[in-house]
Formats: sequence, C-alpha cells, structure tokens
Amino acid sequence: MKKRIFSGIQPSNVIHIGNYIGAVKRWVESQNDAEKENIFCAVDLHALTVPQDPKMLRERTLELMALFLAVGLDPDKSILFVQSHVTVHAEGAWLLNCITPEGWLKKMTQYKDKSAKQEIVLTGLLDYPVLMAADILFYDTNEVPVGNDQKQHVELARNIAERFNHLFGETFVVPEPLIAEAGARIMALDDPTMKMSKSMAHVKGHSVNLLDDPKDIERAIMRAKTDSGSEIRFSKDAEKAGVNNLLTIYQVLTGKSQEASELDFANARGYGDLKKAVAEVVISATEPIRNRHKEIMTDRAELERIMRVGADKARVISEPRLADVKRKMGLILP
Ligand code: ATP
Ligand code: LTN
Repeated sequence: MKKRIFSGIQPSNVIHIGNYIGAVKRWVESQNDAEKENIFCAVDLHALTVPQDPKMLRERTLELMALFLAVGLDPDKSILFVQSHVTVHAEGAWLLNCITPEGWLKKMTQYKDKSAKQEIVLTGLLDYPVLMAADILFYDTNEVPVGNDQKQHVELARNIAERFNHLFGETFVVPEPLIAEAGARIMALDDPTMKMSKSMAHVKGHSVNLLDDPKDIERAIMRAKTDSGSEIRFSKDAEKAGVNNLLTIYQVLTGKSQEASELDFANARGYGDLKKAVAEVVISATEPIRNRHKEIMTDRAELERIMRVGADKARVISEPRLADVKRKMGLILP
C-alpha cells in the first residue's frame, strides 16, 4: 500500500528559502515518488493564531497556493487545498482538544518562544499543535515531511493518536516525522544563531524569500553574517554557524555531497567567493519559480478551481474518519 504523506505551511508571509529547503522542495520530491500519496495544505487557520490583517491573509493564501504550483506541485498528482475549506480540521481539533491534557501544550518550545513575543497570547496559539494533529491524523497520515522546528509537534500528534487509540480502540495511524538530513534548519542570514523565520521577514537581511528579485537575493547573501576567519567547511562550532549555513544552502540546492561542496571552495580566496556562489545558486533555483508564480497569479479563476477540486478530494478522505471518531466518542451522527 502507498504511504500517505501530509504536510502544511502557513500563509503567514511569503515563504523563504528555509521553508523551501526544509519542507516544500522535499514535497515536490515526494510527489514524484510512486510509493507515496501526497496531501499538501495551506494552513490558514494556523496563521490566525497570531493577529493577521484579513485582506492580507486572503491575498497571501492565494499567493501560497500559486507558489505550490510554481515550485512544481501538480494538482493532478497531489491533493492541494486550503485548510479552512475543509471543516474536518476545525471540528477534529475540537474533538482532540477534549482528550489532550493542557500540560502537553504548555511544554511546546514553539509556544514558549512565540508567546513570549506577544502582548496578548491567544488561546489558539496554545492550541496550535492540536489543530496540527487534526490535520495529520484525520488523513491516516504515515509520514509528515517538515523542518526540524516541527518535530516536537509531530511527536505530540503521535501522543494524541496513541491516547485516542488507548481510550477508544484502534483508530488513528501513528505518524512519523520526516526530517531532512541536510537543511532541516536553515539559519537567519543576519544572525546564524537563530532559525530563518517567516515572522521575521520584515527585518532586512534576515531571509531570502522565494519571490525576491535577484538583486535583493544577492544583497542579502553578500551581507550574511560570517566569522572573522576564512576556512570554508561544514562545522558544528557556534562561531562557524554562518559559513555552515551558507554551505548547507549551497549543498542542498546543488544536490551535491558535503565533500563535493567543500571541494568547490578549496581554492576560494575568502568568504566573498562562497557568498557569490551561494547567491548564484539561490538565484538560479528561485528565478523560474518567481516567473511561473507571476504567470499563475494572473489566472485567479483557475487558482480558485484548483483549490475547490483539492478541498473536495480532501473531504472524501477525512470526513469518514471524522464520523468514525465522533461515533466512538459518543456523539449521535445526524
Ligand atoms: P513562522 O515564523 O510564521 O512560524 P516559519 O518560517 O516557521 O513561519 P512555517 O509555516 O511555520 O514557517 O513552516 C513551514 C515549514 O517550513 C515547516 O515544515 C517548517 O518546519 C519549515 N521551516 C520553517 N523554518 C525553517 C528553517 N529555517 N529551516 C528549515 N525548515 C524550516
Ligand atoms: N505547524 C506547521 C504547519 C503545519 C503542518 C501541519 C505541518 C500545520 N499543520 C500538518 C505538517 C503537517 C508549521 O510549519 N508551523
């Protein structure tokens, strides 16, 4: 039987090369694996866990769907849809809330980090991983390809699945996180001690976004923070984090091994050469995406049709599981 793959990304901002390398690029590879059945979702309900401008959120959700297509996701091969179009997610999250101890949620590192930055912490932010568990579990998902920062949330989804199965009998598949060996945590260009993050996209020099023009990409990468040395090699040393990050981006986007990547810079005169090469690789990976995206955005009716078809397919899979869970929990089905 084929493995079911589910993953999602928030339309909280334009996606950056960290999202691309850690998640979306791998979704495209997964789509081309005949042993896998793939479902990818623009998780707009998750974006609401921090304040959003309604008009911007709508625009970004459409942009994200267009980006799915622009990177090569194909609605005939994968199910592509918007989370809020399928009510199973919100309903399912409620049901799972009622078997999830709140202590599990308060321990989540992302909650601790994000809540510290908010003036008012919304209940949705605490509950975010339960909604994510609903996304995953109601599709009988086997594997969840995500960046390193989401591993803890997938583990929580596993715990929720196991708890439900224990309370009400075998129901949910217990999913596995799929974390890449290289590029699972791309660091910020301006501060390689923290992860590149969409919510920091407004800070100049923090990230490179998939839709940035080549000049901006070059500028951001040429200004990336590195150490005062000159050695171009992969390293876990804190002070080499900047160089390590640039080499990782180079490695993943060229598809080379670590050794081959280092060898490419054996005769480099300094970090300037590394940065130039990384900028070139990033520009040639993103330019076709940016051009396709522009074109796709001109046909809004077609985008809306693709979203509708995707949501219809998603409902066919998830609604029966929702009915099953409701029945097991003691609700009368209408
Ligand atoms: P936000 O700052 O709004 O939380 P984000 O940049 O963390 O956004 P998400 O939408 O939360 O992006 O994540 C989408 C996918 O990209 C997830 O699979 C996540 O693990 C992955 N991802 C996010 N940041 C990185 C990164 N710096 N390196 C690798 N993968 C990442
Ligand atoms: N929380 C994830 C996005 C997300 C997700 C999912 C990822 C929401 N639902 C289901 C995988 C599977 C994040 O990247 N911040």
